[in-house]
Amino acid sequence: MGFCLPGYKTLRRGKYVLLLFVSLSVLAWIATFSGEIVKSAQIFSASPQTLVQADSLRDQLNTETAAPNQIETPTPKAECPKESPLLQGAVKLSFESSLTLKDVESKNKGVTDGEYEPSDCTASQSVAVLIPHRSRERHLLYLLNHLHPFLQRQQLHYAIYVIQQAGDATFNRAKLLNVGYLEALKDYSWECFVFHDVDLVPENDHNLYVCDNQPKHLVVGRNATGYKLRYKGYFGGVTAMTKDQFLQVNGFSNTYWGWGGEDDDLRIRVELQKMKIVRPPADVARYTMVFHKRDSGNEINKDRMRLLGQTPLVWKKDGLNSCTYKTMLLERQPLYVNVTVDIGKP
Ligand code: UDH
Ligand code: MN
Repeated sequence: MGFCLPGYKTLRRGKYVLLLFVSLSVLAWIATFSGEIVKSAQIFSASPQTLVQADSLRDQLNTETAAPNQIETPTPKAECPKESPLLQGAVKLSFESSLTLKDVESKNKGVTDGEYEPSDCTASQSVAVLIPHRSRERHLLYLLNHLHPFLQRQQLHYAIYVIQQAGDATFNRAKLLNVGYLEALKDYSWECFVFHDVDLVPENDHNLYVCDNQPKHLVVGRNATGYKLRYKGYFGGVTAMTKDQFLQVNGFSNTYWGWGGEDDDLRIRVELQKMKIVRPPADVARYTMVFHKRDSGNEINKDRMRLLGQTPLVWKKDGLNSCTYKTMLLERQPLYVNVTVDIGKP
């Protein structure tokens, strides 16, 4: 068979080739398989180390490739000067009936969500200004119009909170201020709090809205009282206490519904702690009170004298630690944080 011999030879050669191929495949398979085992053993035993090494390698590469001028080192701002160069002293106040919130917003572009801080220096204190409020929109507008530029001239880091009492139950200024303190501290660890009536406008920016090592009363005089202190021990209108001072006295009492007594109660708490009220000089601690009548819903509290007699006995359990309320609305407006709150009724 002419074609048989070469066919047989080819077949035999083919057998060797096949054998070689099979042996090579087996070898290759063993190599791959053992490689997998080694690899998975590495993953189980040493993966964290491998990642750390990769991280440090990447960091190293990053530092090597980054040009020196691309590395951002935030230059710390210098502290603001002891006395702000922006202070103007006594300023003429205006109460234009045509003023709108939009006007005040456009004059205070540096304020966001009621908060401001100097761009070129670090403020000496961070201050939350708390304003108790209900149905005094016009007064609020005048106050915002003057207070924002006033606080900016003092180079402070500050925010304004307006605490609105919801509903028409009797007004409770003190409890609203407790709520303001508790709510503001959820935003930032303010070191100083200024408790501020909505209708009192400061006349002189040397009246600094910062806290001292003692509680501070900022209203020595107002236009309506011939710029005389209303009575010895008066601690109302506008006061400044540090976060810690206010906590130490357990804040305001929550039990004063209607007008009067809550500010005297706070003075008693301060005195019980052996703290001493300080006041700025009379020529700077001057305010203009926007004229108003007594509000309905804020009648004189006839019970106030009895309550004041109880203060030394109850202050520890009536105050910040017993202030219950329901926040109805928390709204960040351009010029202030509005906290509308249900504080219950007497
Ligand atoms: N407040 C409101 N809405 C109210 C009641 C009070 O926002 O309905 C706030 C507001 O911040 C106000 C502060 O609580 O500045 C104190 O209340 P007030 O201004 O009525 O107290 P003041 O002692 O006046 O100034 C009391 C009555 C004045 C009668 C004037 C008669 N000559
Ligand atoms: Mn008033």
